Amino acid sequence: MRRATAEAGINIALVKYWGKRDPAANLPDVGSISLTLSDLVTRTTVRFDPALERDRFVLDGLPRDDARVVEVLDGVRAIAGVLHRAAVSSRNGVPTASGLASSASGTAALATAAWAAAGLDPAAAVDDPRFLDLVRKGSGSAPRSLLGGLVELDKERGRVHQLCPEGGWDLAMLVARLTKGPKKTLSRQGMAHTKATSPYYAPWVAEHPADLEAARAAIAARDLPLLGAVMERSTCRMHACMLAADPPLRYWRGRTLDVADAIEDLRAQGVGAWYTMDAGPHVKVLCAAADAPQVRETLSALVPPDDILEGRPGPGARIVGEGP
Ligand code: 2P0
Repeated sequence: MRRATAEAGINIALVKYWGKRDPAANLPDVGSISLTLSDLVTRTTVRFDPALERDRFVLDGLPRDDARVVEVLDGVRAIAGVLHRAAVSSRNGVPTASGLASSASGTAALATAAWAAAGLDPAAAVDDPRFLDLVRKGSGSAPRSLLGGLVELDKERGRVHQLCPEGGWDLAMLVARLTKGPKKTLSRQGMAHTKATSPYYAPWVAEHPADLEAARAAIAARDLPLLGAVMERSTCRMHACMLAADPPLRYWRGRTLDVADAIEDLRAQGVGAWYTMDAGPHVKVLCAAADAPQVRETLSALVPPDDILEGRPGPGARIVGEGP
C-alpha cells in the first residue's frame, strides 16, 4: 500500500448551485460555474495501513470523527478492492465550515489522495464517473475543485469541464471574512428547506440555464463586466430564493450588505469589481488581478487586514507527494 498527498484549492461559484434533484446521489437541480483559487488550499495525506483497525482522521492537528471522510474512503476501497483502514491527515488553509467552501477543497483533496494511495491513476480520475460520484456525494461543489481556473459542473451527469485554464485570464478573488464560527445552517439542510418551502424555488431553477449561458459567453469573450454582472445576479437570485423560504433562511449579516455597498461604490468610481456570497455572511469579490490592491484597500475600511483573503485562479486537485 502507498501513501499519497494531494492538494486542492477552494472554489467559489460565480453561477450558483442551490438545490438537489436527488439527495441520495447528491445530484443538483441546477448546474454551476466556479473559479478554483490558488493559495486557499487543503492538503491531505492518505495512507492505507494493514495495522489499523479503523479509519483515523486528523484535521488541523486534531483527531475528528467524520462520517463523510469514511464514506469517501469506503467508496475508494470498493473501487480499488482495498480492505485496509486509512490514516488521513488534513490541513485547511481556510476556516472549516465557515461558508468559505473548505468542504469542497477538503473532499477533492481527500478523494484524490485516497485514489492514488489505493493504487488508482489520479490522472484518469476526473473522467471516471465512479470517482465523480464519490466526490460529489462528499460535497456537491467538490467536483469543481478537481479542475483549475473556471469550471462548469453539469447538472445531468455531474461531469466537470474547464471553461478557462488557470493561466488563461488574469483574475483575482478577494474574500472578506466577516465571522469565524461555523455557519448557522448547513448547506445540505438549507437546500432541502428552500426546495420544500420557497415559492421562488421553481423560478430559480427555471431561470438558471440563462445565467449559465450568459456566464459561458462572458468567459469565452473574456468579458469581465459581463461575467461580474451575471455573478451578482446569480448570488442575489439564490439568496432571494432562500429569503422566501418558510421560515426564511438568511445567511447575510448587516456587514455583508455594507461590503456589497462598498463594492458597488467602488464600481461607480470606475474600478471593475463584483461581489458574491455563499452559505455564509462572507463576501467574495471578483476583479482583474491588476485591480486587487484597490479592492483590498476598499475592504480594509470595513474588515481587519487578517480577515481579507486573496487568491488567483489556481490549479485543480493534484498529487503533491507519494511514498511507500
Ligand atoms: C455553490 N454552495 O455553488 C453553492 C452556493 C453554497 C452556496 O455548493 O450539500 O457543501 O454537499 O452538495 O457542496 C454548498 O456546498 O453542498 C454550495 P452539498 P456543498 O458553491
